[in-house]
Amino acid sequence: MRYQIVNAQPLPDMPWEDRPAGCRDVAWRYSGNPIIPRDLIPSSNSIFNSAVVPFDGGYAGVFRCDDRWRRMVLHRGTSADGINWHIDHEPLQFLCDDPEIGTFLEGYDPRVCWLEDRFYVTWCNIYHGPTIGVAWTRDFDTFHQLENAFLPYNRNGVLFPRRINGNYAMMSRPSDTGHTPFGDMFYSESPDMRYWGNHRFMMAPAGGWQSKKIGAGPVPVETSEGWLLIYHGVLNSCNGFVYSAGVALLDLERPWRLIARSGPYIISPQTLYECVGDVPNVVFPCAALCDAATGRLAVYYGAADTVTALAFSYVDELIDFARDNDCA
Ligand code: BMA
Repeated sequence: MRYQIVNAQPLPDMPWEDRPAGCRDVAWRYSGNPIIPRDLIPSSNSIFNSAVVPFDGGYAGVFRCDDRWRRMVLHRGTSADGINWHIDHEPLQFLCDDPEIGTFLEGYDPRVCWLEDRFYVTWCNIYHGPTIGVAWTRDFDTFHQLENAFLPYNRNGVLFPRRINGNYAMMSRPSDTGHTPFGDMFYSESPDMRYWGNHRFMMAPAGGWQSKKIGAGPVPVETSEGWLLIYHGVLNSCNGFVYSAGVALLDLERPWRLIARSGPYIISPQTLYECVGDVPNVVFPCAALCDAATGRLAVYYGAADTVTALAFSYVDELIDFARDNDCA
């Protein structure tokens, strides 16, 4: 490790495979991909764009399991090894003081963030259009839903794993009611996880794979060099949207300021399970496990809006990749 990872746990037994011989890519795929098939539970049409964290000696997560009505539903899951998952057959239930907020229609694209003393779940929550739902849990059993962070229409709400300037901090991507043909990322702060302000512009689409819209991916990793952020970017091809992933380095105390941003992608849809599915040509990262001692990173991503897959990289190499290929 040339750079220091801050506030991460050691995870020596996390899912990992070395870079295959002959591979020169900065990120490489797990040989057993996809790790979660579309029909793992009886109700599911597809299981993708999901978030996992280390929990209780193993792993736990919140999964997007679109059902066979094609409704977007959140389910809880657990795993001993981070690869083989047990996902509850019943949807995740949230406790909420206000039924108007607690009875949202659909939930999708969750992220899970350990922050101070609990796990926070953020997701895209359909409340008169998409906005950012927020809840917390300590045991992955009882989930307490809070107020939505923002007004509709917004997507890709991703928390930072510590307070910044004394406040909670979240990235998001203001959007529209449909498939949003635009999208910049913004940064917001809250003293209490309820009232959000100090909104700052972070980054706009750039060239090529990230030319149409962008959105934060996994919870960022704090390093001595800055916040390491994996994000998705969209290209509008003559055959529809293509979702790839890239990497950026953000200032530690002013994360809306970009230090570096990769011009090339780190993963783009190239395998059969990424190119063929309910929505072809999508890689959509929502979580990353990180071993602080080695800098190993396991990135969980949805593939073709159908299955869940895993890719690996090193924090060091991603930081160098963002700097060496900077388009900020
Ligand atoms: C976005 C979100 C994602 C999805 C992607 C590609 O707008 O809805 O959940 O993976 O489109 O369909």
